[in-house]
Amino acid sequence: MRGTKALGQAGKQGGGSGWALTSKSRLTSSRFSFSPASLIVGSCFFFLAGFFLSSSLLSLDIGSGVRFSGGLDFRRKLEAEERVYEPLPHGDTGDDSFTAVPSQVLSWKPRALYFPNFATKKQCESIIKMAKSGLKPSTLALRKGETTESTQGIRTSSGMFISASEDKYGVLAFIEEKIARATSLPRSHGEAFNVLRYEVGQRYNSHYDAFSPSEYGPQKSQRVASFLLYLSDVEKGGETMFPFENGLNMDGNYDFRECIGLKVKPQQGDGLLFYSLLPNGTIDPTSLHGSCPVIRGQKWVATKWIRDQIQDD
Ligand SMILES: O=C(O)CCC(=O)C(=O)O
Repeated sequence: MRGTKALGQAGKQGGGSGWALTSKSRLTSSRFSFSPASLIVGSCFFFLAGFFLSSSLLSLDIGSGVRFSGGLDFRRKLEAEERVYEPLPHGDTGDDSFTAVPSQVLSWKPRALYFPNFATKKQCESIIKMAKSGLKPSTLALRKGETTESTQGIRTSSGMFISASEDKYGVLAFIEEKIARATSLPRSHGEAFNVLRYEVGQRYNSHYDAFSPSEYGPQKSQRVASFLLYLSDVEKGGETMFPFENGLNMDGNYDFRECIGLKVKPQQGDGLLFYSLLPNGTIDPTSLHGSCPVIRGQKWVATKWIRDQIQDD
């Protein structure tokens, strides 16, 4: 029989004592005697043990892309898993260590990502403290033909602009660096932080952060993406909303005050990133967004608009 022969060969190659199970005669002619029943039970045991061992080894291999064909490959696989990755030599503007900023894709239309625990409670509180004394009623970029009076009620929060260079504690610089890594957009392309406070009833009707030249005139640079850092929890309301998410509500009947679509609940320290431009550089119509009115509590958020050109401030 083929199987017996192969085992016999293996036994020979393995040396003098060899494997005990090389041939039936060796087993039966030794000091030990085996009844046919015990031989059957024994064979079953070894068969099952072999089956479970090989299937568990193979199952470890599934999905790893490493082919298992014996002990050596299996050891290689373990070594691959335990490999410690070393950072590569980097360019002048690169980092000497790895960065991991956990994120969740909330939507592809618009491209929106959520970053839990992006900043600490202490960092958030320090930003609020910096902004508190300088708050003024928030303003709007006006379209052709619009006036401050005609746009009243669209954006009712208070806010102030603050740049990292004005923060002697370095919190804003740290957050900016982190945003640059999370977005892969250089820090130099960010506007100053716009820290906003919404009180009960205050809101920001749905709008685009990018400036359409047909509505706002020619633009020297364009907003590519917005990163919102929630500086406080809100008891009720105050969600950031995307009413046109995935093409919904785009039939022309949407009322820009309506709080519908994908809603993101502000939670202290969390970040929200969304892109105003599509990969081809045109404005993403689904990036329309706004802030639902705060119903209970207060909302604090720091917005960082990131542009396609270097910013001077
Ligand atoms: O407060 C929010 O959730 C949205 C803010 C916003 O739309 C903006 O700053 O452009």
